[in-house]
Amino acid sequence: MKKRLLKSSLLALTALGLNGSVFAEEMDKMWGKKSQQLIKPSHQSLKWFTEDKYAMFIHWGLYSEMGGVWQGKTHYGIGEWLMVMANIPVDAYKASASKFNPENFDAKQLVRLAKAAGMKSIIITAKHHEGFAMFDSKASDFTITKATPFKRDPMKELADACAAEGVRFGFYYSQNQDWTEPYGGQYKGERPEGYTPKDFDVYFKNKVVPQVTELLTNYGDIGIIWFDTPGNMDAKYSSQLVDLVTKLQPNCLINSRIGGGYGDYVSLGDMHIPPVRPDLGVWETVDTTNDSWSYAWYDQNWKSPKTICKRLVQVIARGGSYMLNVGPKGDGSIPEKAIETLTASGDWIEAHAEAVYGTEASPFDQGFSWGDLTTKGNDVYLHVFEWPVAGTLRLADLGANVTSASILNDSSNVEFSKDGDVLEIHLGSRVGRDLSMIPVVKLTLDGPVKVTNQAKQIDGLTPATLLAGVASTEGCEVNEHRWMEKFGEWKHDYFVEKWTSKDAKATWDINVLEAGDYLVSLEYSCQNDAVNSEWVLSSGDESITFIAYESGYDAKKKVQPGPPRQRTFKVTLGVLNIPKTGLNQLQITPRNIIGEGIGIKGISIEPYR
Ligand code: FHN
Repeated sequence: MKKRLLKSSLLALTALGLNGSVFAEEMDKMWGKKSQQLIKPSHQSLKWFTEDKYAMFIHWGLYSEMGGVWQGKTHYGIGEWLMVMANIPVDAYKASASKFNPENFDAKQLVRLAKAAGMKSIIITAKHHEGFAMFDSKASDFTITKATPFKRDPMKELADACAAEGVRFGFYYSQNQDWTEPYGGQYKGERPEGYTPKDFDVYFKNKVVPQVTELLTNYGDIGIIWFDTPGNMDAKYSSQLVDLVTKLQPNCLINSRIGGGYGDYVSLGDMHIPPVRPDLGVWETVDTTNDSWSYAWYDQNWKSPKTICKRLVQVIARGGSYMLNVGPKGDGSIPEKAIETLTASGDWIEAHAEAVYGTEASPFDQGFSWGDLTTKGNDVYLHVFEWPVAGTLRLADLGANVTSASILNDSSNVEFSKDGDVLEIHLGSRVGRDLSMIPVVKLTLDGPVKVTNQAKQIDGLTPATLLAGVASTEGCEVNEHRWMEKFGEWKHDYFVEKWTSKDAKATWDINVLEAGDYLVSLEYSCQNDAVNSEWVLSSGDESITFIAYESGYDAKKKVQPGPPRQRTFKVTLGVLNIPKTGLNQLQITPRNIIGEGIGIKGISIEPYR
């Protein structure tokens, strides 16, 4: 049986999303084949990186001035890719710099916002794919100091403000793609006569090396240099950059998107919060406050303060760090809603700092429907996203005894009891209590926490979802699908799919804390040829038979703009009795095989009351 661990090495792009989608495939390839593989952590600066947990990412460039509009027409999609989306000629794009005058840029305000948000560092686009240097560079004339009326060097102002406020500072630098540089990767104009791909060397020597040198020489201590989209750039260039950075600033960290398998830590695919702890050493998730990285006037999908905190906790609970982006406008100001949500989420973080900074991951590889965990020494922090209806949480053996339980910032203690190996935390009702948007329960143990059983906990009180990504498979596969949606936001899902025979099976380990009846639902996708296929879900001697319904997707006619896996159905299958507690298994097998069968995203198991 193939046991699946969520390693991001096996990634399948299946999708072209809606708007801006034509670039999704191109962008996916640009992440580079070796950017998401295990890097053995060794750099001394990883200590602060893993303790700090939370950073501000900033996408700011000429595209911010356009805000998604070119010549009066709005191009909906990933804001900083406007030049490509609107097919803007290189000369016209470069000429637009004369209109860029971000007079409302205030480095001190930006740094104060990052601090209020609870972020410990700032990483800003020094040069994005557009090729425009947001700093004073001798290696190019296409810079904010030479080509705009603004003339100031905002990177210098930000570096100074960060140094004054004790915030770490770093640069994003697009080392491969340069759309306005004739020898740069993915140049969007006509290449000079006699051009060959080897001329990338010219671009690299004349622009990348001098500019990276400037960034690491003229702006004080640089915490991170964040490279992006290496694509198929030769690994020798990545290696040269590593040498350069190490020579100029040995304490500076490099992310894995430098390419070629280099880097000090792994940057996952955009907006990817792994549902299961990945085996990738030190890693980060990069995300946005809304959907697009850079400012786009139409993008109003702002994450709420609770969503921001929840995503931060989900990342650090899986062992990662979180970098959240803001896109300042062309005038240098920060969108009001970003200020509001970052400040409010920062208030929560400040009040729960001990459960965030310097913590370790959850001892459980996956989160729970009610929340997630972080740990520090013998303390365990339960971040309660959804207050349990029953007022009680159950946890399987933590490997040590609880000596005290309390809610952070709430004077009342929390009752707890033990039933065999099962810990019960009696939170009571939320009604009438002045609790924060994500209350945190602190458990102190009499020894280090240790969870040996990673089977999904079925606790009789709260719902649980068995994810495709952790299924063991025989005669079927677990694959990751990812696609970009409307404004640059990537979605990532795992599916059990490609069923090859009637004997195939997908199996999940479950740890049943309470025996009894459970209501089982299935989230799946189905192409037309698998409609009416029959399936059996079973645990021990108990089973439920079901059929796959109409999918709405016609693979042959290609009626759907996106890929099949984007369209899933959640159906209630029925009541399943699980008669015994402890380690059990739940299995799905086909009764007949039609096409490749269904794609299973998850099985939800709720107490039947
Ligand atoms: O193409 C870029 C994109 O514009 C943005 O900068 C993101 C941030 O991670 N990186 C690339 C796509 O992954």
